[in-house]
Amino acid sequence: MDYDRVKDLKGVLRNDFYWGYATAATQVEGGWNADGKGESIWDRFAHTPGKVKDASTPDDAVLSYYKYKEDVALLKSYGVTGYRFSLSWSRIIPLGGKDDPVNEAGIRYYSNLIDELLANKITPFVTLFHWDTPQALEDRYGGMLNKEKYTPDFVRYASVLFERFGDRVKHWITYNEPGVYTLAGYAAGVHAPARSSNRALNEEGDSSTEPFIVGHTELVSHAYAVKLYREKFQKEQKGIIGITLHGNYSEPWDENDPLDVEAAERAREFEIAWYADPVHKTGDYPASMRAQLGDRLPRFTAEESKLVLGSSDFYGMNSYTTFYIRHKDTPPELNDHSGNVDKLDTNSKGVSRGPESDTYWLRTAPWGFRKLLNWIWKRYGVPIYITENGTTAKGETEPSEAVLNDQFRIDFFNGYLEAIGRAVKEDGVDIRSYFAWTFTDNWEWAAGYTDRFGVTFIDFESEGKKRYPKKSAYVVKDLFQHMVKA
Ligand code: GBH
Repeated sequence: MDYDRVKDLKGVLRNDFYWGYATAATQVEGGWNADGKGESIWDRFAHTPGKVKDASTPDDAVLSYYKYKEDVALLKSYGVTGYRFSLSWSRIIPLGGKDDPVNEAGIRYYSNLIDELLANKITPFVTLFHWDTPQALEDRYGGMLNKEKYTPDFVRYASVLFERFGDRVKHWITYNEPGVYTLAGYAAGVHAPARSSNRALNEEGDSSTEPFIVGHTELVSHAYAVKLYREKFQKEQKGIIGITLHGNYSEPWDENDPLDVEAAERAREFEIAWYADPVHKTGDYPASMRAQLGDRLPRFTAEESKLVLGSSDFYGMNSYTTFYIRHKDTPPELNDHSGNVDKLDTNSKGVSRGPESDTYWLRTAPWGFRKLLNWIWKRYGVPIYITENGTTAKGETEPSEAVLNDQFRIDFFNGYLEAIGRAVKEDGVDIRSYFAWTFTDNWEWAAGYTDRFGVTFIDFESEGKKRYPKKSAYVVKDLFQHMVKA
């Protein structure tokens, strides 16, 4: 590790700070139809020709459905104190609905995983939903487009989890990145359930309305699940529950142009405050969004607003990078979802936002990460749980010495973990966890197996998906052992 730069950060993180790795069911489990698991919208998507970049499927993924003991042992060797994973709804309730049967084999798998983690002193952080809606609910009533039908189904799913796992799970996350689910799935149409206005890509959908309808359903159903937890389970189980939001940082392209400064704030509002303001600040959408979107943005009923405001015990934060934001002089297009701005790689002085990874949108920019931590802390003032952050690196195609000695990823973590330490020590931000994305290389959604975010290399061609630790795993361990108070 780059010791000099973090030397003064010894012990700056709370002694109960949780750190480790995050994963998502679809991306790692495999066993896509094993032991009674039902189909999810991502199974359907991946089995539709032309949808995934390398034509791959998550049928086997990393086989963690079968290799969870080996995986927990590896996590243990990485020194982690927490592990964040998501549950597959259709593994637990194959058809998804409130009156549909529970699959005991699915319950057993997660129960075993939780026990194995606890036996190794690793705290489970459990996400209820990481994008994999049961296909049956999509077919039955259009999934999240139908708030009235969907919400009771989601709440019943949540109640099964609290009942069966709540004795051992004390950290719950309802939704992972509701905004990415809506924008990629219903605006761009490049993720499941593959809807948009673009008829060259998708048969159905309306990018100008559906993302906002679906986003509203996510917020309201999240709030009802939290209400259930608080009223029926929290007192006895003593856990915490919240929602995780995505959000990269938006920096003005020209910091001396008030229009760019305003545009950058508007971009943060469209990307982050869309979900965070209703939950953590006002119980309503930001004024900038209402001004641009008018009636295309749903309205909260008085009851919904009351329920949504304060419905997260913490700010769940996923963030990877920073963009430069320039205002546009033309009026917003119908299918704009970003606040009528341009997102750029260099600023007005020609400065790059950071070194390129192997992923087109992702560049290393720890300077923006620290600004974002401050922006969130100032605007919302609730403890921040960082639930995802990480990078790909160019040229990771085989487990060679150079690839396993992943200097690019090491530089990324050195920068971002230093930013966290300084945000806590020098800016007074309250940060309580860090989960790097991700534990092993995995199935990166529509990018298939081409984008490797893991601190563990996976040989996807090999029998049993052989695991090879990368050096970054040990650097992250050293950094946290230095920064977390003993
Ligand atoms: C996370 O999403 C996911 O939770 C996780 O499952 C995934 O594997 C991981 O990141 C890595 O991708 O319009 O060009 O600016 C992050 C999703 C992807 C959302 C990039 C914002 C911006 C694309 N982010 N996207 S661009």
